[in-house]
Amino acid sequence: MTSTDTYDAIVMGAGIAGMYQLYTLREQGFKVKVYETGDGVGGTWHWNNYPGCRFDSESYTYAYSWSKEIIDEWTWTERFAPQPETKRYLNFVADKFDLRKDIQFNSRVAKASYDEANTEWEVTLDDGSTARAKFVISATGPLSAFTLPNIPGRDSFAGESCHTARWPMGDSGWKANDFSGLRVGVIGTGATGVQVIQEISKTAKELTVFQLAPNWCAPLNNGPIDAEETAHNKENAQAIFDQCNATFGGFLHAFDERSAADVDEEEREAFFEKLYAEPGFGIWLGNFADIMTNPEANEIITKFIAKKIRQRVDNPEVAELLIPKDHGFGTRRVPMETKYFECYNQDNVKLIDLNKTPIEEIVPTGIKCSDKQYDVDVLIYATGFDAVTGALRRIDIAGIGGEKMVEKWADGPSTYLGMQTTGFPNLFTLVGPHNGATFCNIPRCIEQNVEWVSDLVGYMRDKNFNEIQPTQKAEDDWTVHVDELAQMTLFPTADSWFMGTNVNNPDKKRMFMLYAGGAPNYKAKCDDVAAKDYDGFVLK
Ligand code: NA7
Repeated sequence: MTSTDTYDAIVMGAGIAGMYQLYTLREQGFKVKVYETGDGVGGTWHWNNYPGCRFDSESYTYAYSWSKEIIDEWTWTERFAPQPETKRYLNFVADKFDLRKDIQFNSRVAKASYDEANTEWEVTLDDGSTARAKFVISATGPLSAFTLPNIPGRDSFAGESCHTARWPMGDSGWKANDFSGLRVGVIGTGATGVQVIQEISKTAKELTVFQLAPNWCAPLNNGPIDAEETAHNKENAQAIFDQCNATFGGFLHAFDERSAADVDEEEREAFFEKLYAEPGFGIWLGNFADIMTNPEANEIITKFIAKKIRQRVDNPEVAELLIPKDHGFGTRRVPMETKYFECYNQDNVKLIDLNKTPIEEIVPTGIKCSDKQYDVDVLIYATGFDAVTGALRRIDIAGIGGEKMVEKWADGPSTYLGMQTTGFPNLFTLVGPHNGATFCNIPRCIEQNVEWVSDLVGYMRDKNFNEIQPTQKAEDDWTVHVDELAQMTLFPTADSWFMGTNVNNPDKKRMFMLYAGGAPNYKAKCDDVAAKDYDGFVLK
């Protein structure tokens, strides 16, 4: 790249969103460049190659819907595909549409500054090189900026260690998921920790799990997809996508509109049992709708899941440690598991409750808790992310008058539609904070985000507009609306990355980071705004 490179649009990130954004804008005749930190496409599915990583969306609902060729030519082997398969899928798409020719890999955007006089952005990469574009579109992912715990002595560990989001791309030994003869420690028990723990427990000599807070996990009930089902899924692909697009979360699962109190105990139990035995998120997103809004309804499902955990874990004391006591089922992200609870019945797996015996320090041979030291050969950090805003916070973004985005959002993000924030014209945040795509079967909503932005960029070209940003009022109203929606749910009753409250992100304000109005409402609002010539935006 030379300092004179100029594009119509620069896209930051070559994951599912960035790849499709590149494709759509290029199809419209725009000159687009994508900068990607990694050395391959796929974003989340490129980086998170830890053992056990897989979908908890049904594979054929997670796929791109915009190309019949892709649908016809790609075959998913499992209902919930493992990460290597998804990575292959995204590489297949990149090959098929020759996306790589416009992607510059190993290139992290360090800085983006708005040039008011020329109504364009200047982007600076890590190596100091620069490029310019009228539009900048962040496709940096809501869960890409990983965080390590601030534990004294962390760097003194003499064995091998990694965060799950930076698993070494190795092909032998523990890097390729053979932990035979090794003592492994895992810190963190979110959706990632659960996946990695249940996998490592199969081969490790000893696995010690360091748990701060348990989560309400539920069975994934994965299985292979046979030829008959594959044929059905391909033939009915559009109907399947339409079904997803009509649901709150963009999944096949739709809330049951009855209240949990509407049915008697026997029928309710049978319903819960059925959902618990079915594949995927049905137990959460196909349950009675009021489990997410009414504390009494939530308590009923919470008790059911607790009973299940007690049934599955042999040692009652361990079972109690695995049952959350501070939040109800579904108020944090539900990790989907396969024999996760049964791991703790194995002799090689030990659970340490960090609330009773906190970690004091990491030492060269392992982890020193307040009561004793646990020596390990490999230490895995499944400690989560600076979610939703983290990737943006790590880029030095300066808008009109040099205002820094990180300062503007110091008390939490404020946006219009989760797509733009005033003072930062022509910058769009795909799957950004308060955007409908953040609480969604993500590709379903990514497609909506990308198509909306592409339509808008095309509209601006057609009408000779140079600059767009929201009105302050539109931004304020949206931010209030997002909060009001969240307050109608039980999400604010729990601490988690949904609320921006994580032990490793102490500087973030407690605030709902997603959009709780459901994907169809979000899309309807975006469509309405577009139909009214981008109501709430100022176009120049
Ligand atoms: P999560 O869901 O944020 O889970 C990480 C967990 O690790 C979380 O409970 C953290 O507590 C915990 N954590 C962080 N630091 C420590 C230390 N020092 N000791 C013990 N536990 C710690 O991230 P995941 O990667 O599991 O999942 C992220 C999303 O990716 C997931 O929801 C899916 O959508 C895919 P905290 O909550 O920060 O207090």
